[in-house]
Amino acid sequence: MRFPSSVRDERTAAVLGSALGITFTVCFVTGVVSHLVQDSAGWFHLPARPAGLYHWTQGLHIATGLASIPLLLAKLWAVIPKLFEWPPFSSVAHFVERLALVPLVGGALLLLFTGLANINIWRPWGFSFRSGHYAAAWIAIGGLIVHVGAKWSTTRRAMRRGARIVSVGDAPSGGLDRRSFLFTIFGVSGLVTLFTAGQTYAPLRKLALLAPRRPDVGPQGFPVNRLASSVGLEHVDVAAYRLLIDGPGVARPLALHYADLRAMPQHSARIPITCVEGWSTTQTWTGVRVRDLLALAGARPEASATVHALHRGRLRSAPLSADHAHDRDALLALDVNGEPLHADHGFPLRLVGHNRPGVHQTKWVGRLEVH
Ligand SMILES: Nc1nc2c(c(=O)[nH]1)N[C@H]1C(S)=C(S)[C@@H](COP(=O)(O)O)O[C@H]1N2
Ligand SMILES: [Mo]
Repeated sequence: MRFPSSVRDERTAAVLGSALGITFTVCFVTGVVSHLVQDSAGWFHLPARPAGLYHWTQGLHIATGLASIPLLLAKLWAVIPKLFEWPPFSSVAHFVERLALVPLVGGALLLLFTGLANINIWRPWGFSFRSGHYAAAWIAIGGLIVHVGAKWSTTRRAMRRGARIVSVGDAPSGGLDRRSFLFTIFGVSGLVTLFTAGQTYAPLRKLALLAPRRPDVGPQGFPVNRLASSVGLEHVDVAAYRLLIDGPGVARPLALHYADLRAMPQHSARIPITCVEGWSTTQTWTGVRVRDLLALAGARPEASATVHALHRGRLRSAPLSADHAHDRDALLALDVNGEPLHADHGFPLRLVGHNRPGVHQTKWVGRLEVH
């Protein structure tokens, strides 16, 4: 097979490979964090402070993942003749190195495809996104470790100033030179990131041209994934509504009316809702501090809780650790930006707190089960 191109050389591969090594590592670490914070029973705990931590780790996860797509495609294109090398391997070490390409390339393509599809709420597969994406990450990172080990010295040599450039595949045949090729690829990668970062980083929202969601579009000025109508909660009857605070962790179980909650001391805080699908929106929430409610029910200072929504099915409950429950900004919010919550934002009551993944910012809260 012939693959003539003047950009197919070790230096192109080394530059793209190094960039990918960085974006993949950042994406992997931030992804593991996001996976573990959603595991309520797990050993890992993201504290409520410093505020904004999860907003940043998840923003970086999506940004580095998207930036990797053009880099990976370019890298594959630059080294494709190597995949058809004959004989397929020359030594045991070479065999292992080539074998590691299967999980590396396969895992990486699967990761970028499932990640990109998921942020567009398109899931054309039969497995859980989170477990599939997580498994692919470990497979790819395993392949990456072997690959980095095998290519370390070649990469260092190829990156050295004045190094002799070894071409990959056939001899150069003109066309785009390496510098323009790399410039184009890094440019595309940077622009993809710039045009999507606005869905989580508000100052760039005007540039969020490629983002599936605009952070400032929706009821009360910010987006909604799950509508009240999809869980039959578009008209919650305020007169019949009660917030139950019960469970083994309270001395005095409570059933509070909406008016009782309104009559309690109110507190406001700017808190982001950061969805694992890659968008984020920071609003000003006002409501009752969770810790005030826990104190009213006579809970222990180290009490944790499970937050239950009024609906059944997916995401009907979320864990609330002691540290999150007692944070001064952890709220059962009645208002957002000075208005009662819209039904789609969780009227009558929504839990919000710092460093909680979006899936744990429960809307339509009906019960706090205290442990
Ligand atoms: N009760 C309840 N709360 C919920 C959800 C839900 O399905 N039910 N979705 C969660 C998710 S995945 C996110 S990202 C945030 C914001 O989602 P929204 O856009 O649907 O408001 O709310 C969370 N709170
Ligand atoms: Mo979400």
